[in-house]
Amino acid sequence: MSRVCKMSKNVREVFRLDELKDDIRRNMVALLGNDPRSKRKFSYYNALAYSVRERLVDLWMRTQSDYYDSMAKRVYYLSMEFLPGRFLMNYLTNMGIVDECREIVAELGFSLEELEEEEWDAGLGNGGLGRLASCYLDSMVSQNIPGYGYGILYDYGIFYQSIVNGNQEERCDNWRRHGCPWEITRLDTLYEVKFYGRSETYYDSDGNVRFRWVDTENVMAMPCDILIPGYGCSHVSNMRLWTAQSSREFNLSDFNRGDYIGAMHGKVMSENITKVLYPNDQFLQGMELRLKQQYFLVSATFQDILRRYLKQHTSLAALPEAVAVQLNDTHPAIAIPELMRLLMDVYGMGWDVAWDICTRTFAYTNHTVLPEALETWPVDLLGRLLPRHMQIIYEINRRFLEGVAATFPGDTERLSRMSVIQEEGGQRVRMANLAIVGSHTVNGVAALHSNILQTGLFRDFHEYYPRKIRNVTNGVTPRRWLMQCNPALSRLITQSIGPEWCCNLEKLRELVPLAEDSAFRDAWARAKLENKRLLSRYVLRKVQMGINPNTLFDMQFKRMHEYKRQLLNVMHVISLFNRIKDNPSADITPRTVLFGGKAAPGYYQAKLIIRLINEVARVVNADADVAGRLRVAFLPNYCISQAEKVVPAADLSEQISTAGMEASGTGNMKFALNGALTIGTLDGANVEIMEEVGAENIFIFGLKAHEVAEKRRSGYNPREFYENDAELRRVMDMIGSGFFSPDERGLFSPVYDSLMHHGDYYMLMADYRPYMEAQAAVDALYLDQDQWVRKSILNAANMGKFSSDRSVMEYARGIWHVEPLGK
Ligand code: RUG
Repeated sequence: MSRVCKMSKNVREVFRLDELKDDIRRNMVALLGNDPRSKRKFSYYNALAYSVRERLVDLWMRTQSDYYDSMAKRVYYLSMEFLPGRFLMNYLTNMGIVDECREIVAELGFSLEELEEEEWDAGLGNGGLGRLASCYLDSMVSQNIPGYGYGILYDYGIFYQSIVNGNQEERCDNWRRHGCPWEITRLDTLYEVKFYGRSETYYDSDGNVRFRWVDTENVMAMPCDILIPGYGCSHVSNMRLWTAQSSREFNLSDFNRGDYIGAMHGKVMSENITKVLYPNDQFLQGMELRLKQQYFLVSATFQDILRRYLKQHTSLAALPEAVAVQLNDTHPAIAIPELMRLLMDVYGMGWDVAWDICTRTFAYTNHTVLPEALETWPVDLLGRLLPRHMQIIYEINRRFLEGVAATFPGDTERLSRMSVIQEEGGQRVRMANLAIVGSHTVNGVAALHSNILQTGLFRDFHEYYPRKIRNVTNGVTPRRWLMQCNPALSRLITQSIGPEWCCNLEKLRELVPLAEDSAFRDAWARAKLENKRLLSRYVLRKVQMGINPNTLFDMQFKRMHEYKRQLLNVMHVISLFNRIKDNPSADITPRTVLFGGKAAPGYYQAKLIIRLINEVARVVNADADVAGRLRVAFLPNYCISQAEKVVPAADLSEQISTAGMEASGTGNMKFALNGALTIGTLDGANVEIMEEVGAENIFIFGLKAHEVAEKRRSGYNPREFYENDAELRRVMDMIGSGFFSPDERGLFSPVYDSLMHHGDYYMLMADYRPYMEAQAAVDALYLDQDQWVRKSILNAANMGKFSSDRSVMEYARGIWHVEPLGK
């Protein structure tokens, strides 16, 4: 913390702020070729971005030589997804120069906020998993932990969602169309990545049998760095994202035969590897291109890791002492056979030594128990694309199963459950099993989730390796998710308890006594209202709809998925609508219910629920009886920059997944940190949020995880709830009969059927009444603003645990075995 304060004192000097205005003008001309007298916001945004970035390069180089000189152990966070959002404000926040920059930009005739709006989000991820990776990079570098993110620079990130006639439509997210000033492309560094071919045996000079991978098709990987400044900027790290380039020899034979177009086709195909992010959240789409992307990331990254390592070491034996690799889900798990291949085939090690190095290098984070998200690859696909890796996987499995068989003699069922190769339904490689076997530590992302891993999904593994599976509860960075996105509240907090909270979130607890101070409560409420006003203006711009900031803002923003149960929220909205219609003079707490989230393009049911939300909104918002008391909107294209507007304005945060299904959630943390009260099930990190904020300050309802499991075992009958609850019956009948789709009566039958005829897998019917009761408690409390604001303060005040600084330190000490530099 002292470093941060020191930096902000002489920030003008460190960042040459006196020269910033001139630099912006200079970059307008020299880099962008624009006339500085022009008033184009986009050009000024770019000129500002370059001028900010160049101030960090020096610090970045210093950080790298610090790491080098101290021979620090480095952490490599391998992830197919990062979701950084916009960079400008994040850089300025972490550099501590937001206010100074605002003044300078004003002198140039702009507001900082309007220039910020010129930046396109870097949407290189689907949701929570990618955003977590970005929070962890911020926390690593802010705490001086030598770490890098490694990923893919997709040309097209997560699709742009628009809503047309109530339906989701996807447009491609050509986010780099106008360039990206944050990228530093390393044109002079290229690694070769191999695919296909075959594995060949040969004898080395000592007469040992060795393997080599030959007749491959090669693609080149070029790195592009994006700087990640730590808070206070004592360190600046980077994420290194790979782009595919065709190899120069590609299809040389076609060129020679004069088949220019054929050769160019090959070039284009090879560059396709990094074209597009797969838009599925928690759903495996077993496409060859996806596996190619995974191996492309892994192969390029390991060449880079080993190159850096070998600059300072002569033998690979000490790799695990110098390098920790965290696998963000199984997506990069092909790294395990890749490192084995490199150690054995390229560096000549024997199996046992190589395996020991490997298993001391890797750790794996599991983010889901949903069966449809667990990756398995057909053996013939993997064997064709990566023949040598397939051989190594077989050998890993053979040796592993030998060990299991020795510990559990005669238990063949266990062997087949634990095998890395799934036999039934065609041979497939189970990537989670491979990741567990090849890692020294496996972690879940919230206490409940990790417990479910130990006792459910990975139970066999937990019995075999009783110390391998553990928990690290997720966290979010307080820099972006409070300081940057919520200046009004941050200012108030800093005025009241000082600035340390942003590097030590536990400090927020000092707000607890202030919850009893009515002047502080008023100031807190004013900050919330200011944020609600800002959001109202945004909603007006975005969907041409006025919303009233004096109503309860009830928010559900997350990926659209049946297990997240946006449908249950809609059912509550319909019930409120019916109550108002039945009794137009009823005393109702006025609410604005806002939704946002993308559905995977092929996920029919999730898209239908988006349509239902929009149709319900149409009916509700047009009804004169309801006016002023209930309003519903779906905000299109939920993304990080939208989250930064939505989160600070929420009164109520909907975290209502079927218990046992949301691994952790991180939106739940962001909303509560910004003073929203949570209505939620005992799922994922909600359980720990309740422990921290107190059961009296959160609205918990519904089945618990073990009850869901028990009901599934013993037989669950959703019809029973329909028959015994008239209000629920009416809601279901309205959905099923076409009340919300008068021109297409059967439109929502699949929604109705999924609950009534197809078993209601996510148990909405069972949780409907408890949810309605919890919502009634919300309504009652909101009428007592003094109590509501008190609880809002207590929520934020008790969120210290959910800083990603804490999560990262748990990884550092307990898994990576690295210490912050300079301590
Ligand atoms: O669904 C999970 C969230 O519960 C979790 O908070 C987040 C970060 O750990 O990861 C999400 N997730 C899981 N995203 N993709 C997966 C499966 O690949």
